[in-house]
Amino acid sequence: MALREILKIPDKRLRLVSEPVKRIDAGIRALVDDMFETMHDAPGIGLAAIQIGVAKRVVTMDLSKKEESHEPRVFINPEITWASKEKSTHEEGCLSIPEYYEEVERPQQIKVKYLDLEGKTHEVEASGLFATCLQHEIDHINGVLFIDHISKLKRDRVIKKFTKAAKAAKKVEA
Ligand code: K1U
Ligand code: ZN
Repeated sequence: MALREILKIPDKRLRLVSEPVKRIDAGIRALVDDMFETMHDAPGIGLAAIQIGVAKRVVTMDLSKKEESHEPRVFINPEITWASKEKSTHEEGCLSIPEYYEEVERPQQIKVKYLDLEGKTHEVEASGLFATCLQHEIDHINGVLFIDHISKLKRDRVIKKFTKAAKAAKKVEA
Protein backbone atom coordinates (compact mmCIF):
# COMPACT_ATOMS: atom_id res chain seq x y z
CA MET A 1 0.00 0.00 0.00
CA ALA A 2 1.21 3.50 -0.73
CA LEU A 3 0.08 7.01 -0.06
CA ARG A 4 -0.24 8.76 -3.43
CA GLU A 5 -0.22 12.46 -4.31
CA ILE A 6 -3.65 13.91 -5.05
CA LEU A 7 -3.72 16.06 -8.20
CA LYS A 8 -5.01 19.60 -7.71
CA ILE A 9 -6.57 21.98 -10.21
CA PRO A 10 -5.41 23.30 -12.69
CA ASP A 11 -3.68 19.94 -13.43
CA LYS A 12 -4.88 19.02 -16.95
CA ARG A 13 -5.02 15.28 -16.13
CA LEU A 14 -8.16 16.00 -14.09
CA ARG A 15 -9.90 16.73 -17.44
CA LEU A 16 -9.13 13.31 -18.98
CA VAL A 17 -11.90 10.83 -19.69
CA SER A 18 -10.79 7.65 -17.89
CA GLU A 19 -10.58 4.28 -19.68
CA PRO A 20 -12.82 1.32 -18.71
CA VAL A 21 -11.12 -1.47 -16.73
CA LYS A 22 -10.88 -4.54 -18.99
CA ARG A 23 -9.45 -7.03 -16.46
CA ILE A 24 -9.52 -6.91 -12.68
CA ASP A 25 -6.01 -8.09 -11.86
CA ALA A 26 -3.33 -7.57 -9.19
CA GLY A 27 -2.58 -4.10 -10.64
CA ILE A 28 -6.19 -2.98 -10.12
CA ARG A 29 -6.28 -4.45 -6.60
CA ALA A 30 -3.03 -2.59 -5.72
CA LEU A 31 -4.50 0.63 -7.20
CA VAL A 32 -7.63 0.23 -5.02
CA ASP A 33 -5.47 -0.33 -1.89
CA ASP A 34 -3.50 2.86 -2.65
CA MET A 35 -6.74 4.78 -3.27
CA PHE A 36 -8.20 3.75 0.11
CA GLU A 37 -4.99 4.67 1.93
CA THR A 38 -4.84 8.05 0.15
CA MET A 39 -8.57 8.77 0.62
CA HIS A 40 -8.58 7.91 4.34
CA ASP A 41 -5.40 9.90 4.94
CA ALA A 42 -6.71 13.05 3.18
CA PRO A 43 -9.36 12.59 4.70
CA GLY A 44 -12.10 12.18 2.13
CA ILE A 45 -15.28 10.18 1.61
CA GLY A 46 -14.64 9.39 -2.06
CA LEU A 47 -11.82 9.23 -4.59
CA ALA A 48 -11.57 8.60 -8.33
CA ALA A 49 -8.39 6.99 -9.72
CA ILE A 50 -7.69 10.00 -11.95
CA GLN A 51 -7.24 12.10 -8.78
CA ILE A 52 -4.02 10.13 -8.20
CA GLY A 53 -3.11 10.34 -11.90
CA VAL A 54 -4.48 6.96 -13.07
CA ALA A 55 -6.98 7.33 -15.93
CA LYS A 56 -8.97 4.17 -15.18
CA ARG A 57 -12.69 4.04 -14.30
CA VAL A 58 -12.20 3.12 -10.64
CA VAL A 59 -13.87 4.82 -7.65
CA THR A 60 -13.46 4.23 -3.92
CA MET A 61 -15.84 5.48 -1.25
CA ASP A 62 -16.30 5.30 2.51
CA LEU A 63 -19.27 7.15 3.96
CA SER A 64 -18.89 5.75 7.50
CA LYS A 65 -19.05 8.39 10.19
CA LYS A 66 -16.70 6.81 12.73
CA GLU A 67 -12.97 6.56 12.11
CA GLU A 68 -12.79 3.07 13.67
CA SER A 69 -15.59 1.54 11.57
CA HIS A 70 -14.65 1.77 7.90
CA GLU A 71 -17.24 0.82 5.26
CA PRO A 72 -15.10 0.64 2.13
CA ARG A 73 -16.88 0.45 -1.24
CA VAL A 74 -15.33 0.00 -4.68
CA PHE A 75 -17.04 0.84 -7.97
CA ILE A 76 -15.36 -0.34 -11.16
CA ASN A 77 -16.69 0.98 -14.50
CA PRO A 78 -19.66 2.68 -12.76
CA GLU A 79 -22.51 3.80 -15.03
CA ILE A 80 -25.62 5.80 -14.16
CA THR A 81 -28.53 3.76 -15.54
CA TRP A 82 -31.34 5.99 -14.19
CA ALA A 83 -31.62 9.42 -12.60
CA SER A 84 -34.70 10.90 -10.93
CA LYS A 85 -36.32 14.04 -12.33
CA GLU A 86 -36.38 15.44 -8.78
CA LYS A 87 -33.25 17.37 -7.89
CA SER A 88 -31.63 18.10 -4.55
CA THR A 89 -28.87 20.42 -3.43
CA HIS A 90 -25.90 19.41 -1.27
CA GLU A 91 -22.70 21.15 -0.29
CA GLU A 92 -19.75 19.49 -2.05
CA GLY A 93 -16.02 19.54 -1.53
CA CYS A 94 -13.22 18.03 -3.59
CA LEU A 95 -9.78 16.73 -2.61
CA SER A 96 -8.49 18.21 -5.91
CA ILE A 97 -9.80 21.67 -4.89
CA PRO A 98 -8.93 21.71 -1.17
CA GLU A 99 -10.90 23.86 1.26
CA TYR A 100 -13.44 25.03 -1.33
CA TYR A 101 -17.08 24.11 -0.80
CA GLU A 102 -20.18 25.00 -2.82
CA GLU A 103 -23.80 23.91 -3.09
CA VAL A 104 -24.46 21.76 -6.16
CA GLU A 105 -27.83 20.68 -7.58
CA ARG A 106 -28.02 17.12 -8.93
CA PRO A 107 -30.65 14.38 -9.43
CA GLN A 108 -31.92 13.35 -5.98
CA GLN A 109 -31.83 9.59 -6.71
CA ILE A 110 -29.83 7.50 -9.15
CA LYS A 111 -29.26 3.88 -10.10
CA VAL A 112 -25.67 2.85 -10.82
CA LYS A 113 -24.38 -0.33 -12.45
CA TYR A 114 -20.81 -1.31 -11.60
CA LEU A 115 -18.37 -4.19 -11.09
CA ASP A 116 -16.94 -5.18 -7.72
CA LEU A 117 -13.35 -6.37 -7.17
CA GLU A 118 -14.39 -9.94 -8.06
CA GLY A 119 -15.75 -8.75 -11.40
CA LYS A 120 -19.37 -9.33 -10.33
CA THR A 121 -21.98 -6.90 -11.74
CA HIS A 122 -24.21 -4.99 -9.30
CA GLU A 123 -26.84 -2.28 -9.56
CA VAL A 124 -27.40 0.00 -6.60
CA GLU A 125 -30.00 2.70 -5.94
CA ALA A 126 -28.57 5.74 -4.19
CA SER A 127 -30.00 8.84 -2.51
CA GLY A 128 -28.73 11.50 -0.12
CA LEU A 129 -24.96 11.80 0.39
CA PHE A 130 -24.40 8.43 -1.34
CA ALA A 131 -26.04 9.73 -4.56
CA THR A 132 -24.16 13.04 -4.34
CA CYS A 133 -20.80 11.36 -3.82
CA LEU A 134 -21.37 8.76 -6.58
CA GLN A 135 -22.31 11.49 -9.08
CA HIS A 136 -19.28 13.57 -8.02
CA GLU A 137 -16.94 10.58 -8.54
CA ILE A 138 -18.53 9.50 -11.85
CA ASP A 139 -18.06 13.10 -13.01
CA HIS A 140 -14.34 12.77 -12.14
CA ILE A 141 -13.89 9.70 -14.35
CA ASN A 142 -15.51 11.70 -17.17
CA GLY A 143 -13.17 14.68 -16.66
CA VAL A 144 -15.86 16.80 -15.01
CA LEU A 145 -15.34 18.71 -11.74
CA PHE A 146 -18.01 19.89 -9.30
CA ILE A 147 -17.08 23.50 -10.09
CA ASP A 148 -18.45 22.86 -13.62
CA HIS A 149 -21.91 22.81 -11.98
CA ILE A 150 -21.60 26.26 -10.34
CA SER A 151 -21.69 29.76 -11.85
CA LYS A 152 -18.95 30.76 -14.30
CA LEU A 153 -18.09 33.70 -12.07
CA LYS A 154 -17.41 31.45 -9.04
CA ARG A 155 -15.64 28.83 -11.18
CA ASP A 156 -13.31 31.36 -12.82
CA ARG A 157 -12.51 32.84 -9.42
CA VAL A 158 -11.51 29.49 -7.87
CA ILE A 159 -9.51 28.39 -10.95
CA LYS A 160 -7.63 31.71 -10.85
CA LYS A 161 -6.81 31.27 -7.15
CA PHE A 162 -5.46 27.71 -7.61
CA THR A 163 -3.56 28.63 -10.81
CA LYS A 164 -1.82 31.43 -8.94
CA ALA A 165 -0.95 29.08 -6.05
CA ALA A 166 0.42 26.43 -8.47
CA LYS A 167 2.62 29.06 -10.21
CA ALA A 168 3.95 30.29 -6.86
CA ALA A 169 4.75 26.70 -5.78
CA LYS A 170 6.59 26.08 -9.07
CA LYS A 171 8.68 29.22 -8.54
CA VAL A 172 9.72 28.00 -5.05
CA GLU A 173 10.67 24.58 -6.55
CA ALA A 174 12.86 26.14 -9.30
O1 K1U B 1 -13.79 13.16 -4.96
C1 K1U B 1 -13.34 13.89 -4.07
O2 K1U B 1 -12.71 14.89 -4.35
C2 K1U B 1 -13.61 13.53 -2.64
C3 K1U B 1 -14.72 14.37 -2.01
C4 K1U B 1 -16.04 13.64 -2.21
C5 K1U B 1 -17.30 14.43 -1.98
C6 K1U B 1 -17.52 15.14 -0.82
C7 K1U B 1 -18.71 15.84 -0.62
C8 K1U B 1 -19.67 15.81 -1.59
C9 K1U B 1 -19.44 15.12 -2.75
C10 K1U B 1 -18.26 14.42 -2.95
C11 K1U B 1 -14.40 14.53 -0.53
O3 K1U B 1 -14.31 13.59 0.18
S1 K1U B 1 -14.17 16.14 0.07
C12 K1U B 1 -13.91 15.89 1.83
C13 K1U B 1 -15.15 15.61 2.59
O4 K1U B 1 -16.24 15.87 2.12
C14 K1U B 1 -15.09 15.00 3.95
C15 K1U B 1 -13.90 14.72 4.56
C16 K1U B 1 -13.87 14.14 5.83
C17 K1U B 1 -15.04 13.86 6.49
C18 K1U B 1 -16.25 14.15 5.90
C19 K1U B 1 -16.28 14.72 4.63
ZN1 ZN C 1 -13.61 15.58 -6.23
